[in-house]
Amino acid sequence: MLIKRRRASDVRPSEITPESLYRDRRRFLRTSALAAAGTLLAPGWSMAKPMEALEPLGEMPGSDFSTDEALTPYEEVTTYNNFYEFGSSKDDPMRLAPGRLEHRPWTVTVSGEAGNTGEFGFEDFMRGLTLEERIYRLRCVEGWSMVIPWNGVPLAEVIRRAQPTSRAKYVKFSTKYDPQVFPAQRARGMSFLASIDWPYTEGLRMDEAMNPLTLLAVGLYGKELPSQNGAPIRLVVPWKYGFKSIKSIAHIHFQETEPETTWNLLAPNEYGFYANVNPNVNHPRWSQARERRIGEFFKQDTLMFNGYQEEVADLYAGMDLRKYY
Ligand SMILES: Nc1nc2c(c(=O)[nH]1)N[C@H]1C(S)=C(S)[C@@H](COP(=O)(O)O)O[C@H]1N2
Ligand SMILES: [Mo]
Repeated sequence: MLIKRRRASDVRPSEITPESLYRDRRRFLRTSALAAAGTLLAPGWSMAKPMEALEPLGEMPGSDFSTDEALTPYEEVTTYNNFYEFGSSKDDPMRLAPGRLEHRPWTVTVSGEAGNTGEFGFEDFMRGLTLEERIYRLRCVEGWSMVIPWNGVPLAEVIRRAQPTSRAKYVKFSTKYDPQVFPAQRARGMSFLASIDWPYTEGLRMDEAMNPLTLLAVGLYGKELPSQNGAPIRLVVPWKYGFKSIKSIAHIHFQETEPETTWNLLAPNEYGFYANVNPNVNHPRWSQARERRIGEFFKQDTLMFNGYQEEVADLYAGMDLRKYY
């Protein structure tokens, strides 16, 4: 068994909030002071939330899907990030996102092959949905991993409410497009960031999107999502490489054909549409057999489907996972 079963009532957010949350407050203050200083000079200045203003989300049930592996400390989860809209260094998002990326106002547009389409303010979009805590492994294609306690809702519930038609075979997600907020969206010239066709887009097949593991997260560690982790709402697909877990979603589109996705467009031979974690299929430039858990010294074996094979292997029955990588 790779997933320890627990009853929903066994874990409360209060139990998983580590002492480090409190201990690291000083560092948050320093970080947000830095971000604020940078913001004064930047275009698109706003009253976006600094780290210490993130709201607690209250008590919520845990999940049978949660792992009981050691959590990656909040400090690591919020300072070692991939969020290319803010730059390609791991500390760019924590330096630049708080103070720039606002939690409100936020609109999610639902469109395409569905009955209940439209533009929804964040509060309306979330209305009637019950938050859960899900402690998931996150495996980046770069060979590192974390264990993160997310707070969110099953994507399946949002999809049911959207009433997709029978032609809806895929769901496409787009990050907000706002070059005033995201420095890389206004990159010009020969830089790598300028070569990205913004906004960042991702997609799932409908059955992947409806799988009970697939989460729309609005928080982590029991508080609203820090901007650098994709505030105010992002996808979490724990059996796929991290790049599928698109941040700061502004648009959800139902369609009949496989969506174009950012990394696949950039390097189709390196990043496929499926991107299931698979220790047997190497990235062209590095092995995927092992990974380094952030905060640990020794590498560990990478698990098929990131250890979620019991939940998702059926989705790919009969598919050649070397071809559909
Ligand atoms: N919009 C957007 N979403 C994104 C990315 C990005 O650059 N832009 N990076 C992805 C990658 S490569 C990873 S590993 C995860 C990292 O999530 P985290 O920083 O919250 O750990 O976000 C994913 N979602
Ligand atoms: Mo990643």
